[in-house]
Amino acid sequence: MPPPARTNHKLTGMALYVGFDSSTQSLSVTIVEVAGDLRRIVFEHTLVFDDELPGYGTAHGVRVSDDGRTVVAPPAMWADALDRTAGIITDSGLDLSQIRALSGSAQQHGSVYLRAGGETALASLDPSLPLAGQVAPLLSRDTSPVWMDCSTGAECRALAEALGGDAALARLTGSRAYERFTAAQIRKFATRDPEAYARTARIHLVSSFMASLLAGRDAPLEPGDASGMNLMDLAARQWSSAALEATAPDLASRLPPIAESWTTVGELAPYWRRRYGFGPARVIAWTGDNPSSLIGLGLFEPGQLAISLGTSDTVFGPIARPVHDPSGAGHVFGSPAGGYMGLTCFANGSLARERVRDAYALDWGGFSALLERTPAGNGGALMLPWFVPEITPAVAHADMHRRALDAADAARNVRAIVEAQAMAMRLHSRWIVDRVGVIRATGGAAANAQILQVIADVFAAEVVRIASGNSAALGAALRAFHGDRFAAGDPVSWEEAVAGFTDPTPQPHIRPAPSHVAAYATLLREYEAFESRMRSSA
Ligand code: ADP
Ligand code: XUL
Repeated sequence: MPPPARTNHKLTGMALYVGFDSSTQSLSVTIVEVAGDLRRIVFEHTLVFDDELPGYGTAHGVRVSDDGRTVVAPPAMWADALDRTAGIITDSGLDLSQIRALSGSAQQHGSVYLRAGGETALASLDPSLPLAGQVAPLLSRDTSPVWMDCSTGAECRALAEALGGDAALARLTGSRAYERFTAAQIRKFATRDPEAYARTARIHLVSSFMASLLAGRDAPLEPGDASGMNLMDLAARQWSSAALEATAPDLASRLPPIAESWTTVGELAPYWRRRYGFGPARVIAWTGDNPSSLIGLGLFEPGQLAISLGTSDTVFGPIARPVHDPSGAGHVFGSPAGGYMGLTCFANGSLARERVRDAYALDWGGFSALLERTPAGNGGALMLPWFVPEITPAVAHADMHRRALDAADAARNVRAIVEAQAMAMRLHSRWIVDRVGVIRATGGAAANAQILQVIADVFAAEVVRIASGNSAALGAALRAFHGDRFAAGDPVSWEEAVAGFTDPTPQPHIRPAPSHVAAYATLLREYEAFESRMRSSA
């Protein structure tokens, strides 16, 4: 889990910057202090939705339909979490008047639907009442489809056909048609519930919705998160009218504008100032969690690579040009720092690991001990860990397979899932960077050194971590700093903005073991063949 809240009370009275991360399972906040060369994290806190807000009836932050394909979450829960976290910041002992700017990141692709009049209502929320009850009536749809949804296959086919095929759509928007991407989700909503679509005046991503709550006005989208919609012309960093028309009627008027990621949305709204005593700090545009982690990990040079082990597993890094994955499985997003990033996403990440852990009644300590006890290469045993439909490679139905692996053997199953995930990451990230010397790891499971060792061995690369447990929230705080300085007419470069925060921690050293690297050179080819055989037989 992310580190517990901690406050350093010996502050020097300089600028504070706040970064939120509204992820699948939790809302985190990281606050940094910047005083010249003195840079430090002064507060971190994570609110887990299922534990702290059980009234919304989520499991792992979402609600899943019986067939497992429709996955939604209530936006009022995210608003509630933001409200409670503001209260927690107030109680932290920090001097709120030192906060210069706030920004955030959010799980990508999810969409929030607001009725007409939402913007005016957001500007005049009653500070004596909780936020969630005031936000719920503004929604034209009380749940949001989120990135885990895979119910829109028909809509994807229609979009691809209307826009000249998947390859053409990938050249235009950075990705072929994806079920979780917002265009397919909007199309499904507009065709299946046209009345509710007609009542919808504004469609936000989770990121721009949360920024709108803070600023009390309609926030723009920025290119990092907007490129996860199949709606943005990647080269122009603006909406593609062809993609909008293929998606739903009158969509252009329902979408916020796209602006650079360092745009000031406005001042913190009166709600937050009166209810909690915050000052008139700047709200900087929010982005997606993966683009935010790119900043929080300090990755600006093509050739660098990060692995995020969160609810989803993702592999990403800056890329010089919008080159596409020849297999069609990856995404090109805009980087919040300008330019592009490549990303490959796996739906069977932490929750799949938890499934194997729970199947053998283990805790993470027991899981890691078994991982350590089993040999690299697992004696040739293989697993395809598709416990839910997989994004990469595209697997439409849950379809878990074992090869030369006894289901009763806890230790080998633990090793098999971790090796499978690491090998899939390696195979499907070659288009971003073929060989890499150092990988930056982040996300909840990056706390697990045994999992990181398998990744190091499979990639034949060193794996490092940064001091912060949450690179997305840290990236948001650093983007708040960067955006604030830009707005104040005293801009800093991205490298300067992240300096002192993104250096790898010296311990632990997770280096590839030569004998393990050799074992995976063989197993990787076998895994690739197994993966392709089972996909074609599905
Ligand atoms: P998200 O940001 O997607 O909500 P996080 O990055 O916070 O998710 O990661 C949460 C996940 O981290 C949990 O679902 C859990 O499976 C995993 N996790 C936490 N601690 C460990 C650990 N020691 N070993 C492996 N996985 C862990
Ligand atoms: C990325 C993706 C996930 C979400 C989860 O394309 O779908 O990583 O951003 O937070």
